[in-house]
This record gives sequence, structure tokens and C-alpha cells, in this order.
Amino acid sequence: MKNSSLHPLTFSFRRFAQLLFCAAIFVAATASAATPPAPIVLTGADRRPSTSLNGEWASIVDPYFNGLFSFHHEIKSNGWFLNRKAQPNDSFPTEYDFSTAPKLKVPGDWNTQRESLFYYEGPIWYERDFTYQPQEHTRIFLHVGGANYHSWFWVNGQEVCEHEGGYTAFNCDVTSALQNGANFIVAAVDNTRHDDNVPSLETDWWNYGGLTREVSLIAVPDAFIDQYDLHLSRSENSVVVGWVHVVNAGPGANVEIEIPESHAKTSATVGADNRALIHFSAPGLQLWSPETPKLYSVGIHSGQDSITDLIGFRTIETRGTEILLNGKPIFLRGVSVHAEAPYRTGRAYSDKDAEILLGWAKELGCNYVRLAHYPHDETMLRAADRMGLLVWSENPVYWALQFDNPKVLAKAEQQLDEEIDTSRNHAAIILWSMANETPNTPARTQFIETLAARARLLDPTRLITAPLLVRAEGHTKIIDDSLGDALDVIGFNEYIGWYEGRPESADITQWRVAFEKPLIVSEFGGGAKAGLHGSLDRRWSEEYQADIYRHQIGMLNRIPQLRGMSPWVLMDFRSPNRPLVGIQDEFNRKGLISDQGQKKQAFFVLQKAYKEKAVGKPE
Ligand code: GCB
Repeated sequence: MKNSSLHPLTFSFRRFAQLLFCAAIFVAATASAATPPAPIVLTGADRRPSTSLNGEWASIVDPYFNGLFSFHHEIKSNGWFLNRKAQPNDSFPTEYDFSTAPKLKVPGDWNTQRESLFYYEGPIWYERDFTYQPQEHTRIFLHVGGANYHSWFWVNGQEVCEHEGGYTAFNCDVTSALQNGANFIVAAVDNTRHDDNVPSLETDWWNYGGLTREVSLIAVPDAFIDQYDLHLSRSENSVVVGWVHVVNAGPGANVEIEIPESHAKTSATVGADNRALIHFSAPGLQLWSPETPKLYSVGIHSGQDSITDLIGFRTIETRGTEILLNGKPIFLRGVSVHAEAPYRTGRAYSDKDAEILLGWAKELGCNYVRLAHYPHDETMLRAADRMGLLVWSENPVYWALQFDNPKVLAKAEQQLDEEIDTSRNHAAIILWSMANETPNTPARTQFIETLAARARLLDPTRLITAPLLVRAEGHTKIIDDSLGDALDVIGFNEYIGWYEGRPESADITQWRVAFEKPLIVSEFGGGAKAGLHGSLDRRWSEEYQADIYRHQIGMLNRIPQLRGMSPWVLMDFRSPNRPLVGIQDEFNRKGLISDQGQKKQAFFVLQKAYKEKAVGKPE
């Protein structure tokens, strides 16, 4: 729409009339244009052959989203997604050019790649050329590991999808947009915070924007396996159960599962809902546990489609106030982890990032990690499976949302679905966390109860949790938020010794818990600047932080139903709420390790307690 590129100062009545006319045509055209289908979830996407689109992408910073919206804020039909090249005889200017634009690396947040983008919140355009030879009878998906927060994608100028939510993977069908040979893809990613987003306006972590996780093309046959769930039965010994869903499966299509190492094999027919129910015995399977993180190569086949996943088999359940892994009580010795990249800061995405972070958790003596406050990258979950770390996976329902807004609920549900559907085959994940530290109101409770019911329906094999806020009467801390009724495991966060009282206040604190359920202290801790030393009462010193841990461990041992802990936090992480110069410098300093990998004294206090099993009930 040419008129949308008018300079506002040349505006006249005649042009206004022209503009109205063009707008009417444009509205009619867009109303009839097919909206692209919603992105889908592919389970085990990283186990499929793919064409990587990682690398350098051209980028244009567009704070007013001028590439998508006209000056009257209508969607442009000639937006920057056309990747137009100016022609010598053009009668209008083309005011963008991806071929001369600076580059950004994908995967990667933009904030840590360019100084001027450090605080940037808004839209940025990405463009990349690539060649591709589509094969007959295939569907091709653009796989996006994560784009924070709202993203739009076009292939050769055709819109292929739009997605909301910064921390879940999605796949857009690009089959009809791709050409044989030269192609281009344009993405717009907008990390503006809005009060009706999930998460909303307030978070205590950096709002890293961009294509933060890997991007690739995945080709599948016309009939393909999009999702599957294979896990050990809780009720029958050595029996693997679950389902496989096949898109476009013809009537009577068959699914085969094999675990060659255990000589187990089965086949099943898909039903009317394109789903084959799986139930077969696999005697002699070695159970997955932190001590023996055994993963089996599992083949899943249907017609022309095949995936080989790496799956561990274990059960998780509760009995009274116990958590049972493979039928045996376990105490979760853990730590909370943000997806902050070690040494370089920014959003973590690589195998190496995951191995460093989880390697530190292992060194600490952990058998469990709380991956806060949003679903982490697949690389993190694969590493946890391999390294034997049980995982608490978290939905980004953080602090206060518009709990009475049905649109916000729909957004939270969509992100929860994507989280569970993508990662349901990771043996490491035992807990789905619905929300962190939400205000105790009826609207909140109903909102999270709805999410919990949905999570149970999607995955009845895992435990539902959420960190609750705690209230106090004198020296007694009380956990009685009614949301606890909807949970299998009660999480709670407390900062005795940091936000309230002194470290030794923990010694006189009593606990009253209104639920006969297992309890995990999902956060406690305090800040310290690595290398800052002083007496025990010098806030920000390593000594002060270590002292919090000593007193906390003593106190936590007095809570009979405590079944796990994940203090806050493994490593210092970027937060815009932490401006204290010389100490915080925009990092939350509650890490046991600094962002540059220096271990603080508290790391060793906790390591000793974990290694000597001096905290928690002996297993
Ligand atoms: C909390 C939040 C966490 C914050 C932490 C803190 O309770 O759950 O996201 O970063 O406290 O450091 O204050």
C-alpha cells in the first residue's frame, strides 16, 4: 500500500481520500487472505534431521513497528516482510534494506549482542536468505526453539505464523511458501512487556528479546508423527505405556515402537483420533534415576515416518508426605537455575551452557534442579536426562497477572500445553510448576486450578506444584494458601535472613503447614558479591550469604515433611531491578556462583550439607 509510506508532512485532503480508498481495498484483501494455521508442537523435534537456519541474520531495529504498521496503525500489505529491493525507476522510496542492515546471531538474545540494544524492548526485524530443495510428498516445518515474546514469520513474503510466549518451541508449516532454490525468511520479534502477557510487566530477570533459541527447517512425510508419550506404567511392572499421534494417518495406519537394547517391540493401530495407544512389556529395563541415568534408544515408526528418541524410564508419585522415585522415598537436594548463560551472560541455549550450569549443580551434590521461571531450552532437558538431575519445570505464570482476564488464561494455557507437549518424554522432569509466588485471591486460585487440571489431563504421570507465599504470626511461619489444595507437592519461598530478619532469625522460626503433602522449599537465599569479604553481619559479603545458608539448613531440618530444596540461585543473573552500583550492577547476586564462574563461600556450605546428607531425611 503505497500511501502508507507517505511522509506525514506532505499529507493533504486529496491524499487522505486516496488513502481511504486504498485502506478499504487493503482491508478487503486482508480479510479474504488466509490467516496462516497456528503453529504446532513436534515432540522430539531435536531428534529429527533438520536444516539449520542458525547463524547471522540481517536485523533492523523498529521501535514504532513501522515495518508492519502504517502511520494510521493499520497492518501494511507492503510491510518489510516483502524484503523489497529498491528499483531504479521506483516512484516511491523503499526505506529499509536488509542487505545492508547489521547482523544479529541466531540463536541469541539481541541485548547482549549490541550495546545499544541492552535495554531495548520493542520489535526487531530479522532476515535471512537460504537455499532449499523441497522433496515431493513432504511437509516442511520452520522450527523455532524460542522467540521472546511475540513473533511473526514470513517465507518469501507469505505469512507462515504468529506466536506468543517467549520460552516454548513451536513449528510453522512453510510447505506452501517454500520455493525450490533461493528463499528468504523474515521474522519480526517484539519483546514489549504488556500487562495482559504471560509473564506480565514485573519480572526479576532480564527481558532478553529475539530469536533466543535455535531455528531450523524440519521435513516430514505427508503422514507424520507429531507427538508421542512413552513412559513406565505406575501400576504394572516392566510395562511401557503411552500413545503416538500421527497427523494425516490413513485408516488403520500402524505405529511400531522398539527398544532394541531390551529386545522389546510392539505395534498398534491408530484410532479415529489419529492416536495409537501403546502398552507393551519391556522386561529387564534398567530404571532411570540420578544414580543411574540410563537412557534407551527408542524407535517410533509409522508409515514413512521414523524418530529415534533417547528415553529414560522411571516412575514418580507421592505417598502421604513422601515423594517416591521408582517406588522409593527420595529427598530432592537441589538448586534453582535461571537460563542465564555462564561466563558471557545473556539467554542460555547451547549444550555447552547446559553442561556448565548442570555440571555445577552436580558438583554441588544435587540430584534435582528447579528450572525457573519458564520452560528452559531442550538442550537443558537433554543434559538433565543424561546427567541424572531431576527437574522441576515451570510455567511463566509469575507474580501478578490479570488473573480475571480470560485472554490471559488462554495465553497461559497455550504456553503450558506447549511446555508439556514438547517435553513430556524427558525422564528428568518430575514436577510441573504452575505459577510462582502469586497473590492469594479467588481469581488467582481459580486461574491456577484451571491450569493444574489441564496439566493433569495432559500428563497424569507427573506431580503438580507451585511456590506459595508464606505468612507469619510472630515467629511462626504459616503455609496455608488455599491453592495448596490443587497441588501434589507444596512449594514455598522464604527469605529469612535476607528480606526479613537476620540469618539467625531462622533459629527461632517455627513452621505450620496446613497440608499433609510433601513440601519443597523452592527458594531461600541472599545476595553476595563474589570476592567481597567481611564479618558475618556485613550484608553483600560472602560470609553473610554463607551464614544464611548455615542457619537455614538448621531450620529446614526441623520441618518434618520437607522433601526437597532448591535455594535461590545457582548463578548470578541479569535483572533490571538490581541497580546497586559496585555490588549488583544489574545482576541479582543471590548466586552461589558468580556470572563469571567464581564459587562463593555459600556454595561450599551447601555442598558439604548435600554431600554429607546433613539436610533432609536420610533416603
Ligand atoms: C523471589 C522470586 C525470584 C526472585 C527472588 C529474589 O521470590 O521468586 O524470581 O529473583 O525472589 O531474588 O528476590
